[in-house]
Amino acid sequence: MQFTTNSAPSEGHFLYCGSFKLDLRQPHIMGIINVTPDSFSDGGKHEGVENALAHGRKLIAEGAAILDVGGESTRPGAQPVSPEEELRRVLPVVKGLAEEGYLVSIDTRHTEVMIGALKAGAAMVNDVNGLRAEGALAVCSESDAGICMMHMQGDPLTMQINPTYVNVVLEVAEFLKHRAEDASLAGIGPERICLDPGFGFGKTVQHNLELLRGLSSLVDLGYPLLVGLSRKSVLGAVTGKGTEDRVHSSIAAALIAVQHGARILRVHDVAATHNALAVWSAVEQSG
Ligand code: HH2
Repeated sequence: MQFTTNSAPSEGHFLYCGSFKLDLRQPHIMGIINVTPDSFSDGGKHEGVENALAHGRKLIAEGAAILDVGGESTRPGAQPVSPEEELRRVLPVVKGLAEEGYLVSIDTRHTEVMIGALKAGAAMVNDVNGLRAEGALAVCSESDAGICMMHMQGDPLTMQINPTYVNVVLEVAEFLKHRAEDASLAGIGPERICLDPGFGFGKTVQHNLELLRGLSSLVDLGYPLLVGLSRKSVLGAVTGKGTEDRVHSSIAAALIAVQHGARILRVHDVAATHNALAVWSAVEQSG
């Protein structure tokens, strides 16, 4: 099933990730594989290499274009993990899934982990810290991987204590614009870059809702937008549901994001999101 829109094709409609080329005239699904004991909604579920590989194959069968492998939880209050431990968790999974021919993204904020994962076959680097760690921009510049740079206020340990903005949409846009400029100065071509407002990362419920409503002003920055709202606490705050019962609200949020211009959805529930996008796409093409 292809999710196409009516806009005209051009080179600007593609995101290049190593040997992969994502056609952004359609939204794509990034399926989450957390090989962590403590992730907020699926911690411990995909531990063990065989479990994680099987989960990756399942997500691809359900419609994911990208598999995002993470070895450190960045949920609010999470304790940092050493790069050595993170590498131990992610490398066999990245290598195994890349060898099977899938577009594997490494979800990390550590330069050492980026280096290891790129060597193991990752074609995308997804950094919640926006490549601000020492050496991260240089490592990504030397690769041909796709890059996702995300906005976060503070760090995971403390970011939800007192998030403060005068205008969250403008401030996130300003931050992302500067990250894209720094990436460009470091030699990372715009065709490899996507940006993410970072839902839940140093933001109150109100900030997250305002960001979702104002998403189209981030689209105006000129880079594809990736969003991760799947099962996040803002949805729990709105619906009163626990993490496992946030599939419906995650689908609603994903569709609002796509309607406002998001092009990559980072989700846990790939099959449900894929079905929702089929409906969205059918409506788009009916005109
Ligand atoms: N959210 C999480 C992790 N990585 N990457 C991007 N680009 N955008 C996001 O919104 C994002 C992300 C947090 O979600 P999850 O991986 O499910 O949980 P945890 O950090 O607890 O492992």
